[in-house]
Amino acid sequence: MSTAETATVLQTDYQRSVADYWNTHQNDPVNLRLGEIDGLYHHHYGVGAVDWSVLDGPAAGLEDRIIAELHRLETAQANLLLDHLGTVTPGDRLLDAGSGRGGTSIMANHRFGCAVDGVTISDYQCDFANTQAQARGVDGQVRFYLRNMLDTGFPPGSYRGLWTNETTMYVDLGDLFSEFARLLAHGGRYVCITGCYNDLVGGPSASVQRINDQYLCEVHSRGDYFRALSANGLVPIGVTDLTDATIPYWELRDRSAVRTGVETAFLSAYREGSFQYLLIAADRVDPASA
Ligand code: GPP
Ligand code: MG
Repeated sequence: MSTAETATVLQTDYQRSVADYWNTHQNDPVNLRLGEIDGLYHHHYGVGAVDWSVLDGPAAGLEDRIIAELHRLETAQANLLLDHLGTVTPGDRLLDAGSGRGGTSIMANHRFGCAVDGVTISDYQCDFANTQAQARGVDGQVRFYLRNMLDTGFPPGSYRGLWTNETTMYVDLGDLFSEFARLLAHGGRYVCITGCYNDLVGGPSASVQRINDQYLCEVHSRGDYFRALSANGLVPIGVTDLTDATIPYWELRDRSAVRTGVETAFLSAYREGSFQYLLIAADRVDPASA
């Protein structure tokens, strides 16, 4: 990557440090070992009931059974996100804003048969995800770009749907939703899965601060999301509190050999009520047509 390209993608020292974090985050068994199961590499968490029977049976395969179960729950999370995109046809175009190693984009293309663009500020992630798309033979339709989701450079109104799967904690929501409002066609759908702190308990708790420290991010409050959506013509059509649905994932992950240590922070934050795992779906309403 040339210096000129880096300069346009990375606009602040903070963005440079986030890109550096993800560029050097290359040996992460908690993500790689799961992705190796079927080539869907996720950078988000899981939802749904755990099949606790994975802990039974021979000790020899215990870790593999736990890893397969964690991966099943992470893939279920991405499927839940895609369920909320509404009607998408093969002629449509979708955007994955903060696309990581590409798992959700590849699933979206498989489900809808349409073009999917992913953007990331990590050139390591961008290369990794494009390699996965090539390996699956879908690189003609699924393409990852080294671009900044706050300023993608893609044409206005070009997307039927777009999503952020646990990436909004790295950016200013006003800047992000203003870019999304520009990118979405009238009636286009935005789906967000995120962890947010609970306005009712005041500012970020110590557990939330530990999560921020682990990932170099800054989680927003629940209210921040709805104020920024409203200010940018993004009208919520569904809000699902996934907090109870994600706790079992963290309980299982806490018992696995690939645990990273952040598990106790998520479990405390969710259980004490200071942090919530939300899915928000919103439609782009063009003021000129409203
Ligand atoms: C990373 O997923 C997710 C984030 C950096 C965002 C933080 C999410 C919140 C809900 C606060 P990952 O799969 O890379 O994390 P890990 O390596 O711990 O599995
Ligand atoms: Mg992970």
